[in-house]
Amino acid sequence: MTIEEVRVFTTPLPAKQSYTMSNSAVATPYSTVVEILDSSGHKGFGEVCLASPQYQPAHNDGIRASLALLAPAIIGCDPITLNTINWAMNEALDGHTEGKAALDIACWDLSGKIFDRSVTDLLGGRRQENILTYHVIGIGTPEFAAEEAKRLQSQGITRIQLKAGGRDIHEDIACIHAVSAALLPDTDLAVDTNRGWTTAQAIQVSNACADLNFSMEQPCSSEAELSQLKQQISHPIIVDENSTDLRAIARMISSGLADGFGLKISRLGGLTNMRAVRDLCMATRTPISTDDAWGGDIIAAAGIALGATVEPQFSRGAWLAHPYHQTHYDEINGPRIENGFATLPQGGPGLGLIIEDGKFGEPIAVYK
Ligand code: 0XW
Ligand code: MG
Repeated sequence: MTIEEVRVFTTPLPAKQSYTMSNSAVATPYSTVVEILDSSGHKGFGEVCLASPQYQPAHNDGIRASLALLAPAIIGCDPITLNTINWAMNEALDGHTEGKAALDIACWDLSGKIFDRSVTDLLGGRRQENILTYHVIGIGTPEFAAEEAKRLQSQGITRIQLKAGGRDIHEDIACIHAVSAALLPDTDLAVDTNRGWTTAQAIQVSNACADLNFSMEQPCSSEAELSQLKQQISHPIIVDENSTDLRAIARMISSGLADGFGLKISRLGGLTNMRAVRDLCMATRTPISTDDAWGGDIIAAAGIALGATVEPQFSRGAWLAHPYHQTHYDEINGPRIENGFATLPQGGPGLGLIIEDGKFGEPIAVYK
């Protein structure tokens, strides 16, 4: 079995409601979808879509450019040899984990179709029947944030991520107090500034909210700032943007810096690398989320396929962009959230999606 052709498509996923972070707002990201065809007639889909040019040091058009080097490198490879696929991509191009992630996901989907098994099975098997999800409250007033917290909890959601940063620190503190007052006893709160505070600001917030129970997700920009901060606050620290690779993650676990991670498939370069990080985090009893910055049914299915394999006690949930853009590639099987949980798509093997031919129009590039 060898990879014969890689087709690249692009499709818009505009936000249907305001979605704001400390450093950016999501407008109309263009997702990159890849379709890989093998010599046995099977095909697999992969996808990556960045939320905004400011969220991470990569760009949606850059992903498409990287595929011109990455896709030819895997033509002729056996799609089920995922480590070999990743070696081939790393030899062809340093960095550019986002394009690698799209191709890697497509090879997992393809492998599932070849073996007639789900990607979750191939990733080691299910530990969660229904996959816990978490939900974002964007930057806004304390009243808005508290109303959103109530609305989300009324839908059965028990994991909330409140965005903060990029404005007067007192507004952030007021929002944290307002949301905390609206929380039900079983709801978990993470305050995510997407690198938006200085260490001094993070300490100020932690002191002003000393009696409130929440974790700080990526409060400052760098690992050095986070480790400085860790010694001065008691709120747990979740690392998102700095969790770039297995080595960095191992270092932050062993130094005691990280109390958990917000993992992104695109940043880590795909499910193969995510699997290694998952195993490390489970072995060290470190909670993780499995998600991405934005994207449609394919990346969502990949995130929950891995999410289903996470030990429930170490799951911070998966995040799906669907509630914010409301677009499905597969209207029937596209992942949906009910009562705060997502279910795995049931459309067949691989990622479980059925994507019709021509769904994304003509390919913008074909490699064979
Ligand atoms: C909530 N997310 C997974 C989606 C946004 O695009 C960013 C991200 C985060 O945790 O920072
Ligand atoms: Mg985050």
